[in-house]
Amino acid sequence: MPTLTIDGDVASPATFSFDDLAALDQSMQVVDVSRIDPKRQGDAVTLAGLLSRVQPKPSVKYITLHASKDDFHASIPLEAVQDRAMLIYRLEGGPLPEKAGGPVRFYIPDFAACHTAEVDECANVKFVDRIELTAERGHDNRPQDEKQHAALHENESQ
Ligand SMILES: Nc1nc2c(c(=O)[nH]1)N[C@H]1C(S)=C(S)[C@@H](COP(=O)(O)O)O[C@H]1N2
Ligand SMILES: [Mo]
Repeated sequence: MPTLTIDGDVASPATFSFDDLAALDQSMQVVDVSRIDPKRQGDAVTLAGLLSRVQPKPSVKYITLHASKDDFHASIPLEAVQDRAMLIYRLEGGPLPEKAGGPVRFYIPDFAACHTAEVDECANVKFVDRIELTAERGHDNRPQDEKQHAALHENESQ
């Protein structure tokens, strides 16, 4: 069952199951993300590794993270995250559970250091099932002010 689709302006659109992600080269694997952020658990693959599989066209400037499960979408400049972002997909040998944002969650370590207001904690999209690469900014429905943000978190805890 495909867990993650990567498409848009890429030479080779691809889908990845849990097994496909786990089979990616060792150089693309990040074992135990708690070493990077003690609040996070599990294993990840690097965004750079996944992008090397699909080959974004030179025109690509934006990466859009789509979570169809709860209709949450974030579109951010690729340059700000391409060398550091990862996708957490595994916990204790199995798929990342939903309560941890699985089966796949986007994670930008040290998001405050990205130096662009477009990349914030809200861009750590949970339940990502599609990554789209485009020249222009894609669909983004992250909260735009503190009131919307508070309402989103209110929903999360229900
Ligand atoms: N799919 C999805 N991803 C999401 C959100 C959401 O509502 N849906 N909320 C975002 C916000 S506002 C925050 S602060 C973080 C919270 O992640 P955490 O629950 O793992 O701390 O997830 C982000 N990713
Ligand atoms: Mo948030």
